[in-house]
Parts: sequence; C-alpha cells; structure tokens
Amino acid sequence: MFDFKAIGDALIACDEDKVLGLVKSGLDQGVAAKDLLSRGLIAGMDVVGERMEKEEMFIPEVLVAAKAMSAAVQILKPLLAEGDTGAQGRVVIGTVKGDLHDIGKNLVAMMLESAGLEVYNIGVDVAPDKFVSELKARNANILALSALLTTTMPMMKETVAAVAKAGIRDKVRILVGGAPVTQAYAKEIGADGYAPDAGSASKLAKSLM
Ligand code: B1M
Repeated sequence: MFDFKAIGDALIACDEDKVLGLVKSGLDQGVAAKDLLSRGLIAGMDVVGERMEKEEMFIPEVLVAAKAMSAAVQILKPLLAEGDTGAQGRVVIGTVKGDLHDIGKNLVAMMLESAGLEVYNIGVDVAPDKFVSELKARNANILALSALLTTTMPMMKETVAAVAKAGIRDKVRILVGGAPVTQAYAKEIGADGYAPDAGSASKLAKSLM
C-alpha cells in the first residue's frame, strides 16, 4: 500500500527533493497520477493551509511548499492529461485581481489543455480590463476565473460585468472556481458555470461550448 501521507508530510516539511522523490517512486510503483495528486499533494497542501491559518506555518514556508507542489505537478502533468483532442474552443484563464494563488488555476489550465482546448493562461492578479482585452485579442469563447480568497471573489463579479460592458458577453461562456467559490455564488454573479475541481472544470468547459 503506497504511503500517500509521506508526500503530504514532505510537503509540510518544505522538502522539495523528498516530495519529488516520493512522487517519482509512486509512479514507478504504478500508483495513478491522479491519486498522487489528490491523496498526496492536495491533502498535504490542505494541512499547510490549516497550519497557515493557525500561524504554525508562515508565508515564506508556504511559498516553498507551493513551489515543491508545482514542481511535482509538472512531473504528473503528462499523466493527468485526458488525451481527448476532440473539443474545440479557446479559453482565457487567470486568477482575479488581488489574488496571487495559482496552483489550482494552473491545474485547471492543464486539464483544459489536455481536453483539446486552446488555453491562454494569463497568470495571477488579473484586472477585469485585462481579461476583456485578452478575450478580444484571442477571440476566445470561454473565460475561466479562479479565486482563492473570499476577499477577491467580488472581483469575479466585476470581471463578469466588464465582459458585459465590453459587449462580448453573448460570445463568451464564463466559468468560475476556486476553494471559496460555490455554485450559488456563480449563479448570483451571472457566470455560466461553476466547477469544484480541475477535472470537472474541463468537463464543464466542453459542455458549455
Ligand atoms: Co494563501 N490562503 N494566502 N497562499 N493559501 C489560502 C487560500 C487560505 C485558505 C489559507 C488558510 O488560511 N487556511 C487563506 C484564504 C482564506 C479565505 O479567504 N477564505 C489564504 C490566505 C488568507 C492568504 C493570504 C491573505 C495570507 C496573508 O498574507 N496573510 C495571502 C494572500 C495573497 C494574495 O493572493 N493576495 C496568501 C498567500 C499565499 C501564498 C502566496 C503564500 C501561497 C500561494 C502560492 C501560489 O499559489 N503560487 C498560498 C497558499 C499555497 C495557500 C494554500 C495553503 C494552498 C492553496 C493551493 O495551492 N491549494 C491555501 C489553503 C488551502 O487551499 N488549503 C491558502 C492546492 C490547489 C490544488 O488547490 O487552489 O483550491 P486550489 O484549486 C483547486 C480548486 O479550488 C479548484 O481546482 C483545484 C483542484 O483541482 N479550482 C478551480 C481552482 N481554481 C479553479 C477555477 C475553476 C474551477 C476550479 O474554473 C475556472
């Protein structure tokens, strides 16, 4: 039985070499990439979040843990891909203004890409106007917004409003997600869909087209 907790423990200890070694060893043993992600890395990151909240871990340490997680995700990336290239569509994805969290957003971008969509990942702390200009420049038909902070969720609403103000709302499906976001919130702000995780985000994006 593979020790998933060891991955989380190494992440909490901010030991990137150990995290990568355990992930590689899991793959060598035939453990599924999605399990290494959800039962190892994401479970570990949840504990990091709890410790951060209790001030048992501080921002510099959390950044090191986040870097280790991103490096591990890069190893898993080709294996998490769905390999379905049948869908078409152009997606602009980013984390909303004021918010610097990008690990989950990058996972969503990766899953959308592997579902055959053309993905423009425009980073973090993205202002509503920037989303609008990228949507126009890329002639995109899906906008994917991520927020990890309750304080930045309202920026999703502002972004939806900016898309409408720019006169392109009827051409763009808007998908929202991130830990504090809910289906009810998506509805409230006039988004077209909400997904709780990267896998369902890619399914939803395809169904919205
Ligand atoms: Co921050 N942080 N953080 N943080 N951080 C949280 C989010 C927090 C829950 C921790 C806590 O207190 N328990 C808390 C938010 C509380 C709240 O508002 N509800 C918090 C806070 C408070 C803060 C600061 C304010 C701390 C401070 O400065 N005092 C600060 C804010 C900075 C800013 O953004 N302006 C801050 C800073 C940071 C770091 C920079 C140190 C670092 C981010 C590094 C980085 O991303 N490159 C960081 C981290 C790492 C976290 C935690 C520990 C982990 C987040 C993560 O990457 N999770 C987090 C606690 C937690 O989540 N348990 C926390 C793993 C990732 C795979 O999950 O991002 O949830 P997640 O993505 C999921 C789903 O949400 C979904 O799919 C993914 C999985 O498949 N999803 C989508 C995400 N986007 C989606 C979009 C979609 C669909 C699904 O459609 C478009």
